[in-house]
Amino acid sequence: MENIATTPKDEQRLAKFEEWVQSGEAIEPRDWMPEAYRKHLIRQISQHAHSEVIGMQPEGNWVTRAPSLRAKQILLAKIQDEGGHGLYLYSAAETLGITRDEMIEQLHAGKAKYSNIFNYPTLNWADIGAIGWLVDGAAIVNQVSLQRTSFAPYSRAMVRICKEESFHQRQGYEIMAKMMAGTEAQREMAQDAMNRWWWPSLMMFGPHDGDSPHSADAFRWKIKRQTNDELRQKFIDKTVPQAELIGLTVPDPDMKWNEEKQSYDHGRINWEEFYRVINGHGPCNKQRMDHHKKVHADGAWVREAAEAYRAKMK
Ligand code: BYC
Repeated sequence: MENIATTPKDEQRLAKFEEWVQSGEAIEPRDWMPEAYRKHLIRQISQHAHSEVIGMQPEGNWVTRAPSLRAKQILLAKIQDEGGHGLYLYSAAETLGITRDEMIEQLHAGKAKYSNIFNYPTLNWADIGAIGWLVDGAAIVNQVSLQRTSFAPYSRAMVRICKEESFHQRQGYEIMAKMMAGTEAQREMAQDAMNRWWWPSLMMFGPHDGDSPHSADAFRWKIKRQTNDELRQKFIDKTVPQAELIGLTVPDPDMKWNEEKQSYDHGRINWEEFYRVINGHGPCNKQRMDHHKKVHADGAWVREAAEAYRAKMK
């Protein structure tokens, strides 16, 4: 961790800050905070916001091909929700003294990351089910834990987001359950989607605890309340029985119930693939980023018009 206290006054403030955080109190934007805590949060919250917004793309791919009006309405509402989540999170990050423009610039320059999971293609309708069920399901496990994060605006955003995510998870599971109760071809599509999304979903929780460079600070400052591995295990234990209930096979030959631990053991995660994807070389990274840049440029006139309106109303 970088040395954050430089003057006696800083040291005093830092001690007070640490005491406050340890006692379980929340930090508000106007409270004094060490620079490293501020930077840590900007990194994590902005990446979280980018994930929500980039995550609209793989789902957007299916709006015009949704199999019914009902399915289309639900999908549109879900995608809009994700955009809204991005906005809460960008606003939470802005309270730390960074502008949305700066965050977008960092994303476009490849300096800010977004979730690994959105760099995979959505090839068939079951992928929309798998995203809702597995991806939103993984996100909820992570985000329920983040509801108790020490930075209050992030925590408040999480409370609101979790309410919507549980609806997303259920609609995804409904798609999968319906397809598994359908024709042979539909069952094959659902299993194929499960095979492709399972492992990247496990990667969403980040590297194993011993390989997670940010975890020590995150725990010290109560930004994270549970480790990457603890949350991943929680997701697995919750999801495997759901898969079995509708007849899906988890694509992990080493997955087995561990009676002693009362949880599932799982096979090795392909971390080489994870690092390749988060460093820009997944199947859809270029496509996702090109699309974001184009849409951002196309929308410049909206931002300019809003700015002109604001100036006129002053
Ligand atoms: N993907 O030290 P670590 C949604 C990076 S969207 C990419 O463990 P940390 C939805 C990490 O950033 C909601 N990168 O980091 C939307 C770091 O690199 P940098 C998505 C990852 O921060 C639309 C390095 O690996 N949820 O629900 O302590 C449709 C070392 O990691 C990932 C969030 O964004 C990853 N999966 O812990 C449907 C959750 N994992 O920054 C659904 C918010 C790790 O040094 N974020 N890296 O370059 C978090 O909770 C934490 O940041 C993480 C990682 C658990 C992801």
